[in-house]
Amino acid sequence: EERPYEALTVETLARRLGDLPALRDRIGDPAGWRVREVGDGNLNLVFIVEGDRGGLVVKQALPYVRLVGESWPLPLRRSFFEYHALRRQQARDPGSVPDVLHFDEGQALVVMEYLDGHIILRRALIAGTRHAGLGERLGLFCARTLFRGSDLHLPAAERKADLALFAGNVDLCAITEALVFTEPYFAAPMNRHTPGLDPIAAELRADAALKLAAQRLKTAFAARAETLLHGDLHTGSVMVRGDQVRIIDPEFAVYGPMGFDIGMLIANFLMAHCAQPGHGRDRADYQAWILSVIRAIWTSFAAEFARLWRTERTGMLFPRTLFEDQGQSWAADAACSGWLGQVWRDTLGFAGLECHRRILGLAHNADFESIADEGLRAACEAKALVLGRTLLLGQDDIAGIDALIDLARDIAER
Ligand code: SR1
Ligand code: MG
Repeated sequence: EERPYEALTVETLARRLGDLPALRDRIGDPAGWRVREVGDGNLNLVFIVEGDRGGLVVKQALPYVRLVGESWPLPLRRSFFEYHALRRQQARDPGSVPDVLHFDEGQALVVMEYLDGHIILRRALIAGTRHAGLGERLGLFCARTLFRGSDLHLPAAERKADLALFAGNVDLCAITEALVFTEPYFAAPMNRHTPGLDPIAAELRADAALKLAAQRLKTAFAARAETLLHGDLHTGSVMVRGDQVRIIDPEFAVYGPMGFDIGMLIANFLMAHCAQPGHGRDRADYQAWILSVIRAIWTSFAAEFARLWRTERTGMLFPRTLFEDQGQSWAADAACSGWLGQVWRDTLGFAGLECHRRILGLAHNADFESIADEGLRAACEAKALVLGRTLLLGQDDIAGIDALIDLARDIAER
């Protein structure tokens, strides 16, 4: 008989999970387990469990939004989508995500490999540490997961089954639809912002062109089911240790436009860039490094995507029978450039939205929140807000990655 859902605690975890061979065999006798709750995200419980032979991570969904409390119920089934997304990401880009050791749908928990010595990338960007190959690795992850989850690669029946499966992730999609695309642009009850930003917040909320751009992107998010997205690919969803990189937390996974993941990721680096003056003096070199990571994300994504387009285009879209097999690979290459052009425009727009919602909406970033001086924080955030508006309104004008880097540098130096 299935046990009813019950949230784990530090005290109960070893008793409740200690019989599972997948855990016991890996880390040793549960009598010696040391358990810590380390979740600092907005939604879930996260435990690190260490035994004689090593560690593991237990992530369990709560029936409400942790950030807000029990007044905002949230169904447990998000862990089902996280588990299935992790499996697909592991298959599509091996080594990019933690290994899953056990999944319990009823208890809404996923047991994963412990990433010993890794830290959340956002914290690394606040501390000012550099990680070789970071942008390249993130670009590869985006290209491989986004290409291999799409109709460019998957058999049509498999892609349609996955589209239907992840269409069930309605609760987390609803969070994104409200928090990213709509609430930042009016005085929604849970919004907050740093004192000092009132004038610019009012200006953005009065800007009809901006709100129209946001709603056009929301339409793309809701209607353009290009591929399986991570769905929440910010710098809090990446762990680093030296040059090792792992992507975590795909509970927002859903089919949508490729630029959503890349845009959110790049936006979080742009915000980290804007926040640097709040973390200490002499961060100019570090800011330049952040911009180099953004450049690497896009160039590595685009190069790998083009490689996969040439070598793994086995899905129903742009079939080789029409192009390469008839000596017209130039046409397939042109289609790839066109596809990447659309992803770029989407990336700019989604990046702009992410900059706005992390400053004006409910869910903020530690990059800014950790700046104690409110005046300094507001100054850093204002730059990201201006940048966000420029990206949203300049989707068709910012020609490429060099133009984006120049823009980010110019706005930060004002
Ligand atoms: C209520 S959840 C707020 C945010 O946390 C998650 O990480 C997502 O980014 C979501 O929008
Ligand atoms: Mg998360």
